[in-house]
Amino acid sequence: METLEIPEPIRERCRSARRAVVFSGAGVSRESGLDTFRGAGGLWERMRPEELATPEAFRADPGKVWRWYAWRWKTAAGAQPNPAHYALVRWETLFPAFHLITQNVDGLHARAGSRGVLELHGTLLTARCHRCGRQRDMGEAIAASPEKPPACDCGGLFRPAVVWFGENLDPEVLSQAQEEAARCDLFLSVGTSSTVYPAAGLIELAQRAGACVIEVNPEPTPFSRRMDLCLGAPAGVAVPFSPRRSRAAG
Ligand code: BJW
Ligand code: ZN
Repeated sequence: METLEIPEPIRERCRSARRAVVFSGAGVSRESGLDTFRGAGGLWERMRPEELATPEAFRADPGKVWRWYAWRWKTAAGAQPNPAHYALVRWETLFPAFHLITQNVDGLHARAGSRGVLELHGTLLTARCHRCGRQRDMGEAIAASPEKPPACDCGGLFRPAVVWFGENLDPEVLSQAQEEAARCDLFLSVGTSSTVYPAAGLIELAQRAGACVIEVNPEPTPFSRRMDLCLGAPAGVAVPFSPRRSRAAG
């Protein structure tokens, strides 16, 4: 079902929800002018992921990977949160427990005002030494060395503190996300192709927990047929109008 109409039984499940989880992906930032990864116009129509978003790519050509992330950092730093980001800040106040789990590395949820965002794939705003783990501000690192990754005192190179293919997600962040997905009663998946694991596995955890699972995406995903409701619209349109706990429901 691809509609913005929300059937009454789903509205009721939203009104009575006590633990809500939102799981977001690159589509949420599309209306802020940032590219998604997959699909028409996506970043990976122009670039192959294995040439840029893997530790092997960084080892083979650190300059190329650094320049791509410097460009991504500049684009993200120049972007503004959109109505979907702001609507999700309000979601925090609508449920007794609320968790925002994002795959995005652009920092726009936090800039909109969301608190305690679980960033599954790290952040573009921080650089980390690949050898000793020392961290520094990504903007400062790019300003100091725009063309190639700056060297750390230990002799290692700084890289963006994002999670590349083949790398483990931060175990604490992942386990908290899995815990919340497995005990929520409302799960909103928004702006993600739901193809990258273990992140996409959160949807299955919520489904297994019996949560009401809603997808917001203009395009179908591998999970669409198993959703309680699919809102086939851009995040900036659908999220602000998504069902909310009404005052009357307390
Ligand atoms: C709109 C919209 C609008 C457009 N409004 N919507 C199990 C099964 C199969 C494979 C694996 C598995 N477990 C692990 C793997 C391997 C791999 C993986 O998942 N591969 C699959 C792709 C097949 N996973 C990993 O490697 C992960 N690590 C791991 O598992 O460690 C253990 C391990 C160790 C050693 C060996 C193997 C495993 C790490 C994954 C890290 C992902 N990193 C990236 C890059 C981050 C840095 C960067 O930003 O450059 O994260 S990849 C990229 O994809 C990025 C995203 O966070 C992630 C998800 O993408 P997302 O957000 O869904 O974006 P898109 O573009 O895919 O979709 C956008 C959607 O928006 C579309 O559907 C549009 O329709 C929609 N949209 N406009 C709403 N206005
Ligand atoms: Zn170091």
